[in-house]
Amino acid sequence: MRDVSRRRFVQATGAAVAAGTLAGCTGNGGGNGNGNGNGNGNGNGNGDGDGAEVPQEIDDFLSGANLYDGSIVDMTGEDEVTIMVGAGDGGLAFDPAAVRITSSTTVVWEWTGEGGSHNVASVEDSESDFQSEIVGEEGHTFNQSFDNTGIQLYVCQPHETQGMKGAIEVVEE
Ligand SMILES: [Cu+2]
Repeated sequence: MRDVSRRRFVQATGAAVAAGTLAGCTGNGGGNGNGNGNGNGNGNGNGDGDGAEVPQEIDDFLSGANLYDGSIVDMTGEDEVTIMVGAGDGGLAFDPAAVRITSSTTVVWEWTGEGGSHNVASVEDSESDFQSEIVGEEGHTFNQSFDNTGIQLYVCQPHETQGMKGAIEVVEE
């Protein structure tokens, strides 16, 4: 198989005929190039589909946060969205960690019952102030609606240092 592809390559590009090893290397390089190209293409496609990139402020804040993979989940246009509290393997994550919503959307945080007692508390740099009680029971909920556009940053205070952080980008309707 390898010989065949190399031969094809050499025939196709007269310039690289000089060294068989060089042609082999170039052939491998071409393969890698294709892989990278596909990866980038998919990444860009997803970003465009979601409408925008993750705001830098959110990306910085969520650096190292549990379940944050560098993307933001588009939940715009919904009356109500749900974010799980106590998600992930250890129950120390918000899921999704980053969401984009429309102003006037109500966010409902719902406790899974995993990972001990949690709360939802905005941090100083957040556009709005909000804070729930610290509870552990499954099914507990905390609601907050956001009328102003902007970036909402919050943590679970008992687990902030363990990466339990979340962010919401509120955009215009
Ligand atoms: Cu917590």
